[in-house]
Amino acid sequence: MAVNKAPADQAGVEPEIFLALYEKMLHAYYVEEQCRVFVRAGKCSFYASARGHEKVQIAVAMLLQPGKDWFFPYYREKALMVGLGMPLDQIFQGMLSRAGDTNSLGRNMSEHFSSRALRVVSPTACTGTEFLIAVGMAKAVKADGGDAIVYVSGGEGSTSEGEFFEALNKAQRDRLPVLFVIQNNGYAISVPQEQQTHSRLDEVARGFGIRSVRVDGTRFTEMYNTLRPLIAEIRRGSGPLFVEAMVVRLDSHSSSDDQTKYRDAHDMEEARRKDPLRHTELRIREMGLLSEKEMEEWRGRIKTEVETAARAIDELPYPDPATAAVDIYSPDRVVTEEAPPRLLSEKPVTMVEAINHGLREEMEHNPRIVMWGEDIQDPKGGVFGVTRGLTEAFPGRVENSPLAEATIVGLAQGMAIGGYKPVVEIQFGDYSYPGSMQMRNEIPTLRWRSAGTWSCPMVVRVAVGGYIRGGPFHSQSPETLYAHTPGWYLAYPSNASDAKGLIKTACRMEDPVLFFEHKGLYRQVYTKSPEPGPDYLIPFGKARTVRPGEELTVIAWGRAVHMALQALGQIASDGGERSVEVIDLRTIVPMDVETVLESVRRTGRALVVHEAPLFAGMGAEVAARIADAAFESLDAPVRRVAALDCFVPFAPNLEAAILPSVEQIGAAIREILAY
Ligand SMILES: Cc1ncc(C[n+]2csc(CCOP(=O)(O)OP(=O)(O)O)c2C)c(N)n1
Ligand SMILES: [Mg+2]
Repeated sequence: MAVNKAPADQAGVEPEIFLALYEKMLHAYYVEEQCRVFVRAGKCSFYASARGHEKVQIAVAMLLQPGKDWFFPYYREKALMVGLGMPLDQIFQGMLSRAGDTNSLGRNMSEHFSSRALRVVSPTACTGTEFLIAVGMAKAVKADGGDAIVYVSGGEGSTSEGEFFEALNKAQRDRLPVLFVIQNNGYAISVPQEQQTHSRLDEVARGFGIRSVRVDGTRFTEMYNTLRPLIAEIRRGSGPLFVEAMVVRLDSHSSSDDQTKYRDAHDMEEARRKDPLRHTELRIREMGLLSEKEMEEWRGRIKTEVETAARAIDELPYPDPATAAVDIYSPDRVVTEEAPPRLLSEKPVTMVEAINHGLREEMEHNPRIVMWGEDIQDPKGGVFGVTRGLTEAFPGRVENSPLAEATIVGLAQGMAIGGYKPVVEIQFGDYSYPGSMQMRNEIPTLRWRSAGTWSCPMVVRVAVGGYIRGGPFHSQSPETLYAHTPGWYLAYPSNASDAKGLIKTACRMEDPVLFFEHKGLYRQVYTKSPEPGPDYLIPFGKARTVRPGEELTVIAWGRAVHMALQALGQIASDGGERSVEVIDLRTIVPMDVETVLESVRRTGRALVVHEAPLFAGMGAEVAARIADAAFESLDAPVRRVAALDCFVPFAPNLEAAILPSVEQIGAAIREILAY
């Protein structure tokens, strides 16, 4: 690279840095130009130009340390990737979704870059979800005592999302090394910023107590000189930094948008006046760093380099369709065999004790298990007391979270990516929904969308279930919602021994696990069992035959298992002992269909019982599997007993009217047996 011997500009930026910036900006420019060609040719269906944002993206890349610092980008950051040194073929593979694509093997959208070498964590298209995950990663960095910085970015529109505020709150609360960079181009698709908010973003951040600056992201020297010492401070442990970079969006929002429909000519002319690339060329001319001829040579050289890389990738086929559903789960199930429990003693323990002891043993076994949730810290130890004593036993590893479920699960994802094993608590399943974006779109898609590059093994313990007079918002059974989301494992124990064996396995698995704890079972005498020892691990996907039988198979999980047993007890005491098999699924995902089918093929009759509403409940799935694979063995229709399609009311008689009863189960059993 020819570097003319010119002095540093007045503000003290070395010519080498200016030329490095120019080199990167030209690469970013020709990548954008090439992508436009691909869009016009119908080869790329999602394209979000970073033109107008490139200077801040490259400046930040120059100030951070690729390979050491962590990056949680959003979908408009091709120039960041160029700045970090992502090879051109990786960029084009991502843009064209071609075979060998290291970003996602064609699963994630174009513009969503991922690289383990560069510590760029695969993003989703969801606006604002990235902030909490980055904060979780910063928690891991800080816990490890490292001095890496976690970069996270978004557009100004995404700062209207609640998770943005949660992230600022937690980053500052824990003084975490997060660099927030909001690229304010004035528009969220067509919506101008004044329709989003009355506030200035840098002031919002300041309101949380965060060090906050607003910079002109289209001009280099001032931005670079302002950010350099501040970024160095984050590295020294000063806590988060918030940067609002004022940029321009020179192109339409994306390839599906036409900004001429909502921006007037004057507005677009103003944006073009701030074109960062044109301005850098002016400065290079002014500073005499390159001659006109040299600049022409640079453009030609880089254009050829970019086009050659693009052409080579364009010749590749799409990924093999046989790979489309790979990487939903780790191929390593970790625990596959169940040995009979070696009991600690014959003294029975409750489910809450069993879970508590299981967690305690796993924390001893794995020092990277960390916990948080609402009220879980001692002395309270959780509203149900499940984590009681763990704070004192494991100092610094169990803490109260903010009252914010997206924070609870979003941080867990980030810290899990950072190599920790968060085992977090959602106080009531009814309140898991603020975490829905994380639980539906982020956590379970990570391994798959990054083609196995990233994963977030973590456990979310969720208190669920009714019959506790808790009303509509403390009684829900949301297993169906989560079972319909590939990427999660879902356990739902019905007794102390299973609860211990399953929570211990959950803590060792390589994937995200939802662990449902029926709060009505925590301290019930009928869920007590002698406590298995520390080596008791139950593999997921292995149902338990609670009692054997030959005339009918009842399939249940959670509290419904006990209701079925009670119903059979009543039938027996009415003088009609029947040979009914009861199967406790124990894990909803994976579902042990084999055990169910083997049983139904013997008994010829099946009843599914669950506490969640009937319509589209898990019972429908079990019944469909039986109808599909055991139809010829059936002697009666497959029946279901479940809640009415209603929320759980508060008054005791109304609650009883909605949730399934032992009597209903008994009646269904009698009816099927008589069919
Ligand atoms: C949760 C969510 N809601 C809506 C969208 C659709 N969407 C994609 S980008 C966008 C505007 C984002 O604007 P901004 O954050 O300012 O970023 P910019 O595109 O301007 O860089 C919207 C509404 C989305 N991707 N995610
Ligand atoms: Mg915007």
